Amino acid sequence: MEKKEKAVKKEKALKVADPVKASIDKATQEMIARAQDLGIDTIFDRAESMKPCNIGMQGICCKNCSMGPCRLPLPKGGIEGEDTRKGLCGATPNTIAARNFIRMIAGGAAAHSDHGRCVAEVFLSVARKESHDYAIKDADKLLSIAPYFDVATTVEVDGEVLDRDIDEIAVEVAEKALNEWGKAEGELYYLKRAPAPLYEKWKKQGVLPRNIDREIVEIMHRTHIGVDQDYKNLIKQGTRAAIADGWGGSMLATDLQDVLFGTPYPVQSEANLGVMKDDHVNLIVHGHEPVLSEMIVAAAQSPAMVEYAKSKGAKGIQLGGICCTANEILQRHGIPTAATFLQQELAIITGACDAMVVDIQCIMQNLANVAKCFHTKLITTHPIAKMEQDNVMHIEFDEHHAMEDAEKIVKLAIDNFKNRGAEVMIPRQKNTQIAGFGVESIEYHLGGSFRGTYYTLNDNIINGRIRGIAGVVGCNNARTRHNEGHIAVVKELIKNDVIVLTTGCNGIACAMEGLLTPEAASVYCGPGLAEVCETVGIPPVLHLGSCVDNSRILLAATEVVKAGGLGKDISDLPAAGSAPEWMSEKAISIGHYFVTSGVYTVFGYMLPTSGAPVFHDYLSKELEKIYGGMWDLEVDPVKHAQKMIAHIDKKRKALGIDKARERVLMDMASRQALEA
Ligand code: NFS
Repeated sequence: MEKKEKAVKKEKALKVADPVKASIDKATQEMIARAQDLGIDTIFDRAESMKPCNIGMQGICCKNCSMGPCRLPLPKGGIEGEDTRKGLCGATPNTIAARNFIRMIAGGAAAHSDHGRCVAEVFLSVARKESHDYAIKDADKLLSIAPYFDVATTVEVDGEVLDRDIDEIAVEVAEKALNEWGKAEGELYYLKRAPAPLYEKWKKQGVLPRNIDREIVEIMHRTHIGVDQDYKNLIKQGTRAAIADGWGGSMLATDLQDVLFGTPYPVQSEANLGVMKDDHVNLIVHGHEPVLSEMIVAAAQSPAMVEYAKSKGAKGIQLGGICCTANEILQRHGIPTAATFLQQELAIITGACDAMVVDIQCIMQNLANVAKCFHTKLITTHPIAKMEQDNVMHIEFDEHHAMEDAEKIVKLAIDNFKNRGAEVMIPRQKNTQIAGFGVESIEYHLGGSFRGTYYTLNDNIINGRIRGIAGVVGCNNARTRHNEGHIAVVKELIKNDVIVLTTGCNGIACAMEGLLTPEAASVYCGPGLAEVCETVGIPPVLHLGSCVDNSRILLAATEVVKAGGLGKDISDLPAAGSAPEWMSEKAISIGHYFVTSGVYTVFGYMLPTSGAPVFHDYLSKELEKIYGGMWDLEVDPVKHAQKMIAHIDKKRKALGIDKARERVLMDMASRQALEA
């Protein structure tokens, strides 16, 4: 018996994933199978072998002190009568779930905002002329954000108004921006960019963020044992930190990246593992901060490096991106996207990845183990993100000699080209994508030339051709079938005339599926949205960039409010948010700033709140009364999209524009019947 048990255990440890059940994508399926043939485990296999903890999933495991972990699972059959569950200190399920939830917000907001800080520091050093490899690429964007920091863009000399020196403006904006992380008084500058009624709601609730770091620190304090023990008060601080992320750290990251590296405009490119080439040096950049990847792009595209690659027997250098780094270099340079979060190991399993360079966030430690099986050089670059495995190189990237560092990395990849083994297998799948949309380019493509810049978009929402707007974002999750939720939700939305704004790994999933092309409109959209897309020449799914660029969605929504006719606040808009396959703490922070900016937001997979029904109800019902937005959970992707559509319709009705849509969607026969 004992022996048998041991054998069963061993068998369990060797469980492998069924490639077809693991992903809807052919390239991914092929590579999972190939990894299994080679005896290399990937996240898909590990997800089979290790099941998540049911108590943790319910959000009611407290390990904030050493008397625990205290676990308060829901009794089988639910709670009857009074809920008497409590931890050693007496913490209730609501307290524990709320503490865990806002610690996730703290983690997510910290990740986005620390990334933003890094960009702000580089921007300051560029403005002060201390970093010579970067320059201000978009002076117009700098001029457009300067007023939010109370930085003057003009000077008066002898009664004459003159343009102020751009370098002076840059230094002042950079100093003030960097100060947002730790200023001693006041509130974040960008909060005033929100529609006035939203700002007033935040003010009334006492959740205007003071500075970015403080709100995160305060979460850590309030969730320490014996501090805040009221879930409503805890989530209030979660709100403050989430707003500091969306309207602070993330928005600053986006804006300053645009100033430094250029504001994205639509570009054409490709996506999926098939973008790698067997006769080229394949250099994969993975992570989040474009500070490093911008330089790698410049280095890899330099004639000297291309020549060097040719001298080593390659036809050239093929760059590819993974995760949000992919989105950053895609939207500004059209660099193809190699993989989503879940495909990162698979990029190495092709055997054709000569170097993978990573910075921060969403980088799996198992990359090192996979790289060990191939010739791939895995290079960490950020002082805060190293790996313990000894086959990982660390080349610390410093903005003061950025180009030098980037060239060193590109050269390493080129020199490694000759070390490739015979075992190269690159899947053929890839799809065309148009990406690089933003507040500015939506204005250009969908704007009217006479009446408010978002007029055409608003007009098409009012007349019902476009039913509403959805922001569908977020990660992949090894607990759900790769890309299935993303694609099913998005297809259901556009089929029902809802235009989709995407970022993050959802953007990559949509690109792989071919949804980011204007041609997708006639195939997948309802008649109203198809007509708009075909007239204007845009895809029905607009890729707005990386996860920090969710701030672009907030600002686009604000522009829609400003253009008029659709209410006075974001919460009035026929709009909804979604993260079908979320997994990171960043997603919780994003979800919460969407909700508290007035957006109905549905998550797939699970929410770590189910073990505390009262707290869960507070998030999904009560928050709507305060901010106009609320959380929801729906695992089934079609129902998930349908819930968003129902919310959109509810908002259309409240705006009195529900009838317009009925008119637009009447077909010929019903029109004729009406005329008769
Ligand atoms: Ni967003 Fe970017 Fe992807 Fe999720 Fe990770 S890459 S910041 S967190 S996994 S979407």
